[in-house]
Amino acid sequence: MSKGGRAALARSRSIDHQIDEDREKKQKEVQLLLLGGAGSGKSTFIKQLQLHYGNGFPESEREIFTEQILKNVTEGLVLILEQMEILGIKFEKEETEQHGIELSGKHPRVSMKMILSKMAEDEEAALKAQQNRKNADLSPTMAKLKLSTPYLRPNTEMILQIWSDAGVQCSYASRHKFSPEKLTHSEEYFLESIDRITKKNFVPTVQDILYIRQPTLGVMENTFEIDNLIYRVIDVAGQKSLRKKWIHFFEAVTAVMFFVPLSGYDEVLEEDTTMNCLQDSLQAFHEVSHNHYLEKTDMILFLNKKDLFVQKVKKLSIKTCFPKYKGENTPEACLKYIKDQFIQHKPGHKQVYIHVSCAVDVKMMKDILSSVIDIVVEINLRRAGNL
Ligand SMILES: Nc1nc2c(ncn2[C@@H]2O[C@H](COP(=O)(O)OP(=O)(O)O)[C@@H](O)[C@H]2O)c(=O)[nH]1
Ligand SMILES: [Mg+2]
Repeated sequence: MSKGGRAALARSRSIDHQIDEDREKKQKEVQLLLLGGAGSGKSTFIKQLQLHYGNGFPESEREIFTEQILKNVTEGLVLILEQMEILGIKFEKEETEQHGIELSGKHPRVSMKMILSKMAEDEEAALKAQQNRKNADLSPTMAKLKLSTPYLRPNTEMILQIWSDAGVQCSYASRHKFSPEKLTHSEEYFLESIDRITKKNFVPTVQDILYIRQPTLGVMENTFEIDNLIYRVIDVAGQKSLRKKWIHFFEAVTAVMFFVPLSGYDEVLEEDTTMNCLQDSLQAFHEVSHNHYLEKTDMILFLNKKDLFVQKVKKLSIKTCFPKYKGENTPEACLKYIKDQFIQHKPGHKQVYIHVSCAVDVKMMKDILSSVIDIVVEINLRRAGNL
């Protein structure tokens, strides 16, 4: 063979080798893109991955979640009290009304709003301290926020009394009418635990961590290694204004996981109060599943917040969202109808795997994650075969 021929052969071998390496790398790494409206359960899903396939949440690392829990509960209480006034709901007892007035901000020592602004000040100071230290020695204890426990602890008795007042409960039950801010079920969970979470040595439990509400604003990427396969899980913010960014992630993705808050059938979006949450989910699902970049990409649909949905359906028909619904008001019948709505909104040829989930339920999610992983492995093998 001539010198030139040998060089061409070597070049071709090197290209083949590169292709093999790329293929191998692709086979060993999957990209999962989590989509869905704000509050649909994407971040909670990642926490479940962390719990079952990451390093879990060792007790020594759980303290960093405390401040967010205290913030959730304080914001929740402020909102409930504010909305009581707006909606004209009266306190059941005079004594609680007094506590309500104090906590609503008219009393400087115990004002919840002052506590919130203190929390914000502390957060800013901690961030500044972190920036000033540049990257040196950012050990979790040094970088952690100052806890607001001392502000809240003296008020726990009052908060408990307020929370048990029938008027406050009535206000909480009307939370779907709160506008524009929303309350989730998590505030109820934390308010009921106020005594425990404001104790000096409180360490959040895994369940507490799963219930935290902390909106994701940027793009979060988490990596997990499961059975020799690297899972790159990308969580993109779900607010309407940020959805334009979703498309940037479409090309390289192995599977899209789309989250739907089932219990949102009587709720409106925080960012657009004219839009029903579940209708918005259907519309976004339609757009994503028809996007030409995702033509050959399988989707896994999570009909999430099943627990809240089952409770709600007993009291309120899904007709609020689907006026044409004529079926029974049982969770099973309503769920089937909603599932069918989503199936009708996907292109006929598209493979969509469906899971009905409760992302805060550790046991249920263990089984669901295991079957999701089986599906992803199967998708990955199929895609590798087509490379
Ligand atoms: N009860 C209940 N709460 C849930 C469920 N999934 C998520 N949440 C809560 O809903 C809130 C929003 O969830 P998150 O995962 O942050 O939504 P994201 O905006 O899509 O990332 C958090 O407080 C979660 O604890 C669920 O299935 N049931
Ligand atoms: Mg999130």
